[in-house]
Amino acid sequence: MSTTLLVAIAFILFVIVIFQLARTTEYVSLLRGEEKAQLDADKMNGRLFMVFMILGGAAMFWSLFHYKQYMVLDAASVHGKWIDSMFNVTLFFTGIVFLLTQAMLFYFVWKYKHTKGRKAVYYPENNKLEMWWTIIPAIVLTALVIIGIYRWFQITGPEPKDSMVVEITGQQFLWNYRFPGKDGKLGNEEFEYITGVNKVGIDFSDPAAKDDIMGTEMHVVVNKPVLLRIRAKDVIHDVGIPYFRVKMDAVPGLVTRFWFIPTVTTAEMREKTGNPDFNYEIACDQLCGKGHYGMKGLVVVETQQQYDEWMNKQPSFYDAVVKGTDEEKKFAELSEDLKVKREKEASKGHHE
Ligand SMILES: [Cu+2]
Repeated sequence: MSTTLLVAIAFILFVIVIFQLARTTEYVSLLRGEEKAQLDADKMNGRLFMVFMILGGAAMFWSLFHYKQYMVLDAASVHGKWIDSMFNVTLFFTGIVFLLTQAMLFYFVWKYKHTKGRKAVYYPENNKLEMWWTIIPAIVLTALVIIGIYRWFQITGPEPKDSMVVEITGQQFLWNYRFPGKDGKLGNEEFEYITGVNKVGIDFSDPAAKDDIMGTEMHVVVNKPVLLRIRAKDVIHDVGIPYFRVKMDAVPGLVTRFWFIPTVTTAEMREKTGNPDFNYEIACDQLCGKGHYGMKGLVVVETQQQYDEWMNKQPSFYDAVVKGTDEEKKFAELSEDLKVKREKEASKGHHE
């Protein structure tokens, strides 16, 4: 905190110094006469540009390395590594161009500042130079775009055959997780079936839904592809899992999807980061209301054996919460209502 304050004070003082310098130059110009004053001002501006380039450049490199640990999380998924390498390659090429052009910009202001007796050169065009600075960026950018599209199609393409599926449903302001149970198949759902208890609208008349499990966190197996089936109940949310480089909108009335392969277990990551409390977090990446900041979820990445042990302990949602309760009666009523509604819609469509 005190460091931040000191930096802020130093910055304010720096601004005041620059301001005072500028004012002094102005007064001096009044005393000395215009032409000499103009030359002095140009000299001063040129020097300040060099000072700004050196100090600003040094500050940029310092912050780049000092804050790196807070910015770049080690990717813990297969496609996360691809995204990082694309990011690095892009940053490498654009970085070279950035450094060259910025250095030239500042250097030229100083080098070619107004000097007595020097005349500007009229240099309207150079076709050869223009050809090269068109061809080289065109080749580099085309290569970057081709790699990007190739990877994007891999990332968003069909999931591998041996994928496990987890449904994640966003609502203001939490995530609901549904697992397929022993049959490996998620049962049908309808938004009309959503109640205070049946939070994601599971259709209990579907046999595949009977063994579905509702979890309080997402459990996935290391090195096994995971397909996320993404839904939203109220407004648009977004499933963001930074360590896996996963980000996909959750849209009401639409099922979106994203598959990924986690490569580092939670336990391994705890060891790697030296943080025994480390957890993979899901953050809502879409501003969704006043509780948006607290819309946090957890992903547990574990071995197949640990996953099976956990899974065996989970009761099916139907057996544990619905079977033989008022909720089952409620579901029967809701499904009757839906049936009537669907019939009405069908006959209406028929008459038209
Ligand atoms: Cu949200």
